[in-house]
Amino acid sequence: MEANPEVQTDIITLTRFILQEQNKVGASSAIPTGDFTLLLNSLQFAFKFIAHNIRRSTLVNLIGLSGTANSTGDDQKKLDVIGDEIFINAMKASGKVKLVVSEEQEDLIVFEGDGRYAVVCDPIDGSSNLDAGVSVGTIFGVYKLPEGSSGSIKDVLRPGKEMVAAGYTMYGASANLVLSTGNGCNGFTLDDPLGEFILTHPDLKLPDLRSIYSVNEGNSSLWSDNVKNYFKALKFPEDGSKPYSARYIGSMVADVHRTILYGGMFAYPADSKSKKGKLRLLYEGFPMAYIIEQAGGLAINDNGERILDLVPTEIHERSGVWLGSKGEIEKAKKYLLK
Ligand code: AHM
Ligand code: MG
Repeated sequence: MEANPEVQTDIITLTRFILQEQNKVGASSAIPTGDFTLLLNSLQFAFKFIAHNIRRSTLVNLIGLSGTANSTGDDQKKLDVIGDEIFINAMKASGKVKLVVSEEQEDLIVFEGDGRYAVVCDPIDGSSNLDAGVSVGTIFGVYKLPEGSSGSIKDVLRPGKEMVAAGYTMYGASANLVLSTGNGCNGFTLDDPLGEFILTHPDLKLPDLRSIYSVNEGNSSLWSDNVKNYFKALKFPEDGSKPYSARYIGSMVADVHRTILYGGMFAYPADSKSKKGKLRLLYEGFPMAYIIEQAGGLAINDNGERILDLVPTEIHERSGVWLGSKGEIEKAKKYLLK
């Protein structure tokens, strides 16, 4: 059939994409169950529902603090609480998830039933930006439960490289989902009236080099000398080349999204006040490292170790994070290891 010149009539929705991926996995695995497909379907419902609430938050008084704090003492916004509830309810309703770890919950949540997946998430990352209408996002990672496990903390205290899927949805001018199931990285945009995520950025790849850095430079007096020297070298290049551009939104999802599309590097290093860094390894560092590597980039900690090889010792563990274009992170690593 000839393509219609005015309206693209053969679009790839997330559901169609997931089914295609499922068939690929199915070809190589003994019994394709479709469980993973159903889980991803529940995830996309959570993203749409969260996007809907963020969009109307100013009109229906969902901005501002909820008056509560999460397990690690951060003040919660009303939308942090709503996003968390939406996410947990969607995972429970899928029937395919046994465990959920959320930034907003002190302990892991174990569901009844025989779900075979564990999902880790930050339901609304960057929520300090919400009231200003700046982009925020949901970050998530998925582990498959090992054979014989009935669901315990051990199922998520595993290296990030064992995740079977990871990604984020950025709630900005549109809702953008970036997803990897371990076979490259793809970007989808929510078509609001249609209610579908459409494949708009197939096979995303970061440029290997780009002179953009993204870091909260307000912390620079607290950094180690190695970190200070690295950023100084970007701003005052000794070879007389053009200095790097600074871009920092303060929402990890938005800063990482720009880094994937334009290249460059993003970091949140440990410092003398936050000795282990700010970002959480399990549900922020791992999913972003997974996506970045699948898009051809690198992700390391303050010691230059590959983030996806690290093993968390507790669910809310923090880590320094350096990620982005391969060449830029290799350069950062040289300074970190001096
Ligand atoms: P949150 O999970 O409480 O929203 O905190 C994580 C956010 C990241 O999105 C962002 O990279 C970082 O905190 C910004 O921190 P800062 O305001 O210190 O620059
Ligand atoms: Mg967060």
